[in-house]
Amino acid sequence: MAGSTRYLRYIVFAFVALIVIFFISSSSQQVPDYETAKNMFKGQGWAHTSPDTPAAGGAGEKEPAAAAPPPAKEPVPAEDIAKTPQGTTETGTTPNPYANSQPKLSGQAPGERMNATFVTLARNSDVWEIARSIRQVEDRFNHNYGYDWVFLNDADFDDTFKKVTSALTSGNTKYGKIDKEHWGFPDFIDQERARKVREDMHERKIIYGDSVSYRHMCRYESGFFFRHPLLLDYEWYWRVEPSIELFCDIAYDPFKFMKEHKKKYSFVLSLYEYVETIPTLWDSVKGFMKAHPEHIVEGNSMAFLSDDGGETYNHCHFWSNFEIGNLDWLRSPAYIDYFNHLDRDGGFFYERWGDAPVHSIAAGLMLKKDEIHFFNDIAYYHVPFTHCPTGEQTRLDLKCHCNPKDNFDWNGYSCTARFFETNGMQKPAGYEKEQ
Ligand SMILES: Nc1nc2c(ncn2[C@@H]2O[C@H](COP(=O)(O)OP(=O)(O)OP(=O)(O)O)[C@@H](O)[C@H]2O)c(=O)[nH]1
Ligand SMILES: *[C@@H]1O[C@H](CO)[C@@H](O)[C@H](O)[C@H]1NC(C)=O
Ligand SMILES: [Mg+2]
Repeated sequence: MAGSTRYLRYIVFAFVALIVIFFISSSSQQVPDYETAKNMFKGQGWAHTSPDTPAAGGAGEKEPAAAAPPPAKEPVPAEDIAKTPQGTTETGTTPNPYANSQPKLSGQAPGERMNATFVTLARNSDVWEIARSIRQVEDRFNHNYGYDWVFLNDADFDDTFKKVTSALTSGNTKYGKIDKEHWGFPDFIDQERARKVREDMHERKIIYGDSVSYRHMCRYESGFFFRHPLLLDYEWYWRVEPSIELFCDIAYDPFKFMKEHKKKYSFVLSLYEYVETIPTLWDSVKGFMKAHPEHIVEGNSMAFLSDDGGETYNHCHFWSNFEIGNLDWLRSPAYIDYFNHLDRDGGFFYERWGDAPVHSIAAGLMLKKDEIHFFNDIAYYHVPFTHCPTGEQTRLDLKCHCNPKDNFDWNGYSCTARFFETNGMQKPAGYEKEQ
């Protein structure tokens, strides 16, 4: 009898163990769902704020879009190989012992270089994600040009970050630490009120709604990065984030294109902002327009931002994780007055204003329409959206590896059709097939 009880005990024990193993394995299978859920959630946000009807295509087309310069196919004579100065500069961090450990093979494209740099805001933990981005930017463009790369961080960059990024870049690398004044709560912010907002947004499951650092990041990108000492040396910037992809060759210098065509700001993806993050942003913008009518430019893009002549915001914005733009414009009194006005109203902390709508509204009101450029030929991905160039010949010429079906531009949640219409520009041939 004692023997069979023991057997029974063994069987029950084995059974319990099996159940435990089953639970462990099934819960670990759920881990990847976090990303999916996050993206679905973002998608819902946009669905929520999307227009009733997507902008109708084809209306008001007048002038053709400015054509991009043709790809440079000629081999480059050796004597034209422009050398850029080598080395690595530091501000607020320890010297980088990894600079110049390898000869930099840069500058093979002929012609002058612009006064320009890549700029990346990142944490040390982003190193492998930014490494992927850098590799693609270098392969598709910069290995021919050797433009510099400025890295900014609210903490000190560690040796691994500096070693990996210096090795991957063809131009000079510079590592800067962000001033405490520019990454923190300004004294006019009521901390208690800001904390309550984060709790509330957390409960409402608003993405990054409970994050303090995300807010500092958005405020920094909105009002400070272009004033970092390392960026004062440049006129043009190209923002690169971790984990992005470039799908096509970039066969000319976009910085030079910007300069020659008198562009100040550019984008590849546009969309509707998640309204819960910016309920009073437009009120603040209206306050600014009233206080500083001298900064509002004639021939601006108000029609891109508002469907009722400026009364309300339609939530359209350029996605700022990709930007090529003019730093002197961001440093202008007009932009600084604008940023200070918004900052004072507190929405970076009392709501969760993003730098994308902040930059976009500035460009929309304080630049002339044709100073904003859409780069159809720069193919780009940042989770969860893709810009794959419209037009098969462009994709073949530029050796693109994106699936045109993934192109977001002519989707109802994109604002790019509206951009074309409000600028009286002809949409690229073949766009109808992608709707
Ligand atoms: N140094 C530093 N960089 C940050 C911090 N938070 C975000 N960043 C950087 O700021 C940029 C934007 O942050 P992301 O986390 O990519 O924000 P996002 O693009 O809205 O969201 P994702 O979908 O997660 O990419 C990236 O280049 C980040 O590396 C931070 O706390 N410190
Ligand atoms: C580059 O641009 C910055 C900012 O406009 C300027 O201060 C600097 O003199 C320029 N450098 C060169 C070499 O033109
Ligand atoms: Mg990002």
